[in-house]
This record gives sequence, structure tokens and C-alpha cells, in this order.
Amino acid sequence: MATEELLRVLVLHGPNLNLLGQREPEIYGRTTLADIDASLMALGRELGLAVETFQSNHEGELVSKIQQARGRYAALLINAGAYTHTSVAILDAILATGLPVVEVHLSNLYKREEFRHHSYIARAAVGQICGFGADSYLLGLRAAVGILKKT
Ligand code: CA2
Repeated sequence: MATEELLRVLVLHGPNLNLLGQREPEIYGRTTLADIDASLMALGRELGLAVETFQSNHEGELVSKIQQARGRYAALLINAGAYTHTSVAILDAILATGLPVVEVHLSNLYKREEFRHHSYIARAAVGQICGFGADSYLLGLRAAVGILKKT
């Protein structure tokens, strides 16, 4: 099937996720962001989706990317990193797109510090998947397909 006929899903990675596999492997594992992106693309091909990925350490860049997603993508998968717990700007941008959003995290937020238990993104997300390491993203992509099949 040609790419233009496929449903497009945008995967957003927030700050510091570019360090994956290089620091703190006891928390975040040894898988690199490039590995995660490659496995998402491969699963996307299997599921008949065109997956695009974007990482930024800058809140405003993530907000702009989310704003531009309206009309271009069918769904968003987002790990906003630490902005999950702080960013009303990202929440507002997600709400403005009107797109279905799946929130993912590598670690189990609820086993960690109290300040990680609150997510601004969760208010706008269809659901949240956390604690499965890199597999959280793959589970999230499968969840996005499930949502799109129902709409
Ligand atoms: O578990 C997740 O996916 C998080 O979104 C990761 C964020 C953290 O602030 C959230 O509370 C939970 C941190 C990403 C930092 O990633 C690093 C990776 C390797 C080394 C250092 C940081």
C-alpha cells in the first residue's frame, strides 16, 4: 500500500529521551531512542500505519509540532518526559488538535516519586501505558490502532 493511503501516527518524545541507552540504564533500560523508533516503524508497517517520530528537549518545539499535527496525522503517541508533570502548554496544544492521544512512559510513574504521579497529558489522553520499558511505545501504537479502527 502506498504511504499516502496509510493512516499516519506521530510519535513525540520529550526532553532527555535522546539520552536513552546511554545513561541511567537501571531506570530506563539499554534500548536507544533510535532502536525504539525503528521498532515503532516496523510495527507500523505490520499494522498498516505510517509512523513518524520527533524528539525535542524544548517545550515550544513540542507545542509547535503538536499544533501542526492537526489534519496531517490520525493519532498521536506521546512520551512528554518531565513535561508530563509540568506542561499546561502541551496539554492545551493536545486539546486543540482534537486528535486521539495515547500517553506512554517507559517507567511505572506510580512506583516513583510523588511528583511523577500527576500527568497533565492524562487529562487529554484516551489512555496511558507506563512501566513496560520500550514495549510501552509498542503497546501504545497498538492502542492507537484500536482507537482508529473504532472511529
Ligand atoms: O518513564 C518515562 O518515560 C518518563 O517520561 C521519562 C522522563 C521522566 O521525567 C518521566 O517522569 C517519566 C525522563 C526521561 C529521561 O530520560 C533519560 C534517559 C536516559 C538517561 C537520562 C534520562
